This record gives sequence, C-alpha cells and structure tokens, in this order.
Amino acid sequence: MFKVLAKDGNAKRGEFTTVHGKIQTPVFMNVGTAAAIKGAVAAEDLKTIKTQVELSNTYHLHVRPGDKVVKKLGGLHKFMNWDRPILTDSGGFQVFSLAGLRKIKEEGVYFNSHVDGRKIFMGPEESMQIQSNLASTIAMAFDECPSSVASRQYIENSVARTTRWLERCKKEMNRLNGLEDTINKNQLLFGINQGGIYDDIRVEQAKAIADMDLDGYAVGGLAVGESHEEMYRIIEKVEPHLPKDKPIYLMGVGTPANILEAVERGVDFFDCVYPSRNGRHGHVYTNAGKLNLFNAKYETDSRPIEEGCECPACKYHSRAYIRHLLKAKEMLGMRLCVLHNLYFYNTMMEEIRDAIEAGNYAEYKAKKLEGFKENDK
Ligand code: PRF
Ligand code: ZN
Repeated sequence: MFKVLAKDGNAKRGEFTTVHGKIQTPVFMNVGTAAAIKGAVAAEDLKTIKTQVELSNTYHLHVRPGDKVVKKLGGLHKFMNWDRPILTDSGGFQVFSLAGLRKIKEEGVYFNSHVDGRKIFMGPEESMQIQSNLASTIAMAFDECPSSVASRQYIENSVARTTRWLERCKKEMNRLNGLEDTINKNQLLFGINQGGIYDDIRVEQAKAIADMDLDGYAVGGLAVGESHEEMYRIIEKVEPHLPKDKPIYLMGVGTPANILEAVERGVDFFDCVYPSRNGRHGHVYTNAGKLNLFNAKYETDSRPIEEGCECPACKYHSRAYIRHLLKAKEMLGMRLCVLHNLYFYNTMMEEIRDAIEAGNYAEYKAKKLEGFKENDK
C-alpha cells in the first residue's frame, strides 16, 4: 500500500508498506545483482549505510545458484541475511543486455546463459515462478527493453507484446501467491511502461496498464542511449496517465542530477549501478561533484572523501589512504569507495524526502545541482 504523505509540486514524499517493512520514498534501491552488492559489501553493511531496499536479478540468480536452490534455503532474504524489502528485476532487461544469441517469440525468449552457454527459455510465467521461488518483496513484470535505435514499427510490436506479457505475469503471480508452499504469498507486482522515445506509444501503453491494478508502475526502456532531455520529457508525458495512488519507479536511473530531476517529475523509486560501479573504479561522489581518487593530487590529501560524511570510509580514513589502497589493488579500497557512494546516494534521498516535506524541493534541488558543478566542470 502506497500512502502519499506530502507533495511539493509533482514531487511526492510517500510511504510504501510491504510484508518486509515500510519503504520511505523517494528511495534509491541498492543494486546487488547476484545477491551481493559488488565491492565486498555484506547485508549487515547495508544497514550502516541507510539502505532501505536491496535489488537483485531474476536472470542471474536463475543461472547461478538457481532459484530452486535459493527456495530450498528459505528464499533470498534468508539466503543473504537481509530482512528488509528486496525487489527482483524480471530478467527481461538482463536477457537483452547480457545473454548471447536470443530469439523473441510470443511465448517468451530463448537465449544462451552468459555463464555456461546452455539454452534457457524464459517467458512471463517462468519469470514469475523464479521470482516467487526467490520470494522477493516486489517482483517486476517480464518485459522487453528495446534498443534505443529500434524502429518505430519494432517498438510498436514489442510494446504490444510486453503488455500481453504483463497480463500473463499478473495471472501467474496471483496463482503462485495462492499456492501452499509459496514462501512470500504477499509478493507484489510492478508493471513496466515501454515505448522508446515515442510519446504516443508510451501514453497509450501507460493508459492500458494503469487499469490493471498493479502494486506499482515502472518506466523502463530509458537511460539506454537517448538524451537526458528526452528521458525527462517521456517521464512528464507518462506520469499523468499512471495511477495517483501507486508508486512510480524509473528503472536503471541514474546520476544524482538525473534523480533530482526525476523526483521533481513525480518518480518515487530508483536503482542504478553507478554508485557501486564508480566506487569500484575509485570515482567517489561528493556535494562538490565526483572525484577520481586515482588523481595524483590526492596522494597526500589527509581529508576524508567528504568532510562531515558519517559513512564508514569518511569516519575513519583519508583520501590519501584510500587512494593508496586503490593503487595497491587492495580490496578494501574498492569497498570503502562503494560504501561511501551508496551512503551518499541514500543520504541524498533522505535530504530529498526532508525537502519535499518542508516544501522547499525546488530550492534544495537548485542548490545541490550548483554544488555538483564544482568538480564536474
Ligand atoms: N526493463 C527491466 N529492467 C530494466 C530496464 C527495463 O527497461 C531498464 C532500462 N533502463 C533498466 N532495468 N525489466
Ligand atoms: Zn563518506
């Protein structure tokens, strides 16, 4: 259940209630693709860095260790020892971006595993069954995320199929939630809006899925090569047609600036690999923009990454020490950068929620964006 607690323009401060606890929105979900946040971050670390929701992938966990193995061990929450909400992405996006040769049919997608090349079939029913075995809090519908260079004709056909797949997902999820041996009988389902950069296709599909009474609505197929302006325009076009009492999730987005812009346009949920991926490469976020700790100027810099930051990296260590760890390829270097970056994102979301409640979101956003410019020039 989603409760809007406050609004500031189109920006919403909300609370999403699940069987694994309440999610305060806007929220940034921390990506742990294969049931682990890359960079040697354990579930117990996530509580220290203010993570509310962990995100894992159906495709990866199906291929290895196998969703049946995870089910035997009591589901993803027990497996990784994380008791707060988990969202699983459906596999659709990963099949299209990772798997080798693939064939898309009405029934689903035939593809080869990126681990051992074996043939796998995944359709809406299989995706729901896998996500039910994983027992995540929120399951995502099985969709196709078409390439940003796909033709209008291709997108039209693909979106129509994604909508038909959504109906099958809903039916299968209802069936699975009613089975005796299902671990999470309250598993929630979010539908996904697609349509490339075509406003009319997007709006038509948004209207069609808005009536399906899903637990939340994602905007997919963005941040795949289009400009930021196109992405913001699509959100503005689609948002008015999605149910007002359900959260909106912008999939795979993005930079801190992208998030600030999207919140202003009504988005409630986000996820992105940037903070963990950049952290592993020594790129760290601050209120004055992104720093590259490999830069020679940090060799003798005894300051923390960000003055006043309460994360486990900044509380105890200097830029110089973390730079040394990165250069020496010590795993701790990556780990500290990832912890800092996720803490930075999670803290920014907290500030966003406070600003919406205080009714000064526009002012907060402008100030934040101005600060980022210092190092991102
Ligand atoms: N669909 C799914 N997962 C996704 C996307 C999508 O379109 C995106 C697009 N940015 C990221 N993750 N299922
Ligand atoms: Zn920090």
